[in-house]
Amino acid sequence: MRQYLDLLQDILANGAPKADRTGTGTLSVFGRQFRHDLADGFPLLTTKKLHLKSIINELIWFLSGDTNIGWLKRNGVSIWDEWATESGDLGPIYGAQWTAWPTRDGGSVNQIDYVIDCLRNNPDSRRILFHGWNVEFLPDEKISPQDNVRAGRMALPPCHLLYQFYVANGRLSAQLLIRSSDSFLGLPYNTASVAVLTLMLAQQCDLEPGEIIICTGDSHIYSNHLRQVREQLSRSPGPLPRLEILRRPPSIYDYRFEDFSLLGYDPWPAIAAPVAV
Ligand code: UFP
Repeated sequence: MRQYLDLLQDILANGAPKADRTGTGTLSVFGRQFRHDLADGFPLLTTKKLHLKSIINELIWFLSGDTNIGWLKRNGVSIWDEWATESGDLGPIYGAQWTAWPTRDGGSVNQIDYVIDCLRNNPDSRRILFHGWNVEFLPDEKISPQDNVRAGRMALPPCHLLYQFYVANGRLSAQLLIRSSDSFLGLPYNTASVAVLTLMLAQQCDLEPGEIIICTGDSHIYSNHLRQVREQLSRSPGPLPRLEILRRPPSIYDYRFEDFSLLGYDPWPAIAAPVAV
């Protein structure tokens, strides 16, 4: 994951100081891309330890269409807690838009089913994508996440929004657009997550995993992550782990955390950093 470390270096060297919604302050560059071939290993950072359980369980939760933190909490994931109402709701965030994008007639579209159908039956299509940015439900920045949820809107607008897929020579590749990338905390999660999703889709559609390509819009480092970023850049990356899927579940909606086995992950220790809310 040399390219991820190069991006951190790029932001440190070229980032403009920018104020941001959270009041923390960032160094930021705009429009970057990196790619990783899944044949070279699973893209989980080795220069700091990441919690793969949160990444996989969050993805399973998105795919289930659930937007309440109850299931996540029962499965040891707390990354969404700050944004939820007392009843645990987050409004129509990722899972709702991915699997039940509302339509005019009161119905809904499952965009994941659409992607699977394309990958199986029309893999040369240039329209194999799903999108989280449903403008009708975006939050109003002037009120709290919880008040947005009470008004039927999302607690947070999607950061990882547009997932596009591509098949050539029997290999499935994915390109993800992240409009706003907390490059120290969020980006390593988002990278591993799209890699897991690509492995699942490849398995379900009888394809080999290809490349993942990550495109970031506002690519920033928070001012209170600079020390942690320098610490991370002082570490040399080790060999990438492998992620094996132990069975073939009947559908994309039937994966469980226990279906995954991470092999050969020997990272440097975790580096703690505050999340900007
Ligand atoms: N963020 C990510 N990845 C995610 C996620 C959030 O990097 O998956 F949910 C970060 C980006 C930004 C903040 O620092 O969270 C969202 O703030 P804003 O909506 O103002 O861009």
